[in-house]
Amino acid sequence: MKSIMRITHLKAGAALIGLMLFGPLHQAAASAAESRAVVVPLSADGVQRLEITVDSYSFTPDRLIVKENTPVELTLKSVTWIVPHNFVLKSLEAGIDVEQEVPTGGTTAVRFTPRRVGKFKFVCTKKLLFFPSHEDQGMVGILEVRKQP
Ligand SMILES: [Cu+2]
Repeated sequence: MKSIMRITHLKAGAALIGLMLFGPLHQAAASAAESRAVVVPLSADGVQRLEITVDSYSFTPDRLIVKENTPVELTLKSVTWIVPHNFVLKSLEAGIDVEQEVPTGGTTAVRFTPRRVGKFKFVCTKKLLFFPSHEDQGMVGILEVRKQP
């Protein structure tokens, strides 16, 4: 009976330590995702431009911040040799309809003008046979459209 008490005690202690460790770690992960967000710089000609590195299986950066009603031009640079990818960003409400192949080792650009404030997901929609989709493997990002100041 005494030993059972001790085990219960140990378990409670471990849970407490877990809580103490997990809390701050969880916050750190969330703020790391926030700090990854990149404000797409505005060029002198009024276009917001940025280069995105397309790899297997990631977009870098994967969190973009742009202003509404201002053209955006993203240059998609593939650094892969075998696996083709694409860049798909569709939102009827925001007036964005982009579906662009990104050939292996190639560079291509997409251009659109977001008409609505919000967060919009972009993905690679490729999927090979029974393997997990590229999106499931990490090829996903967020375009955050903010109001004009
Ligand atoms: Cu892909």
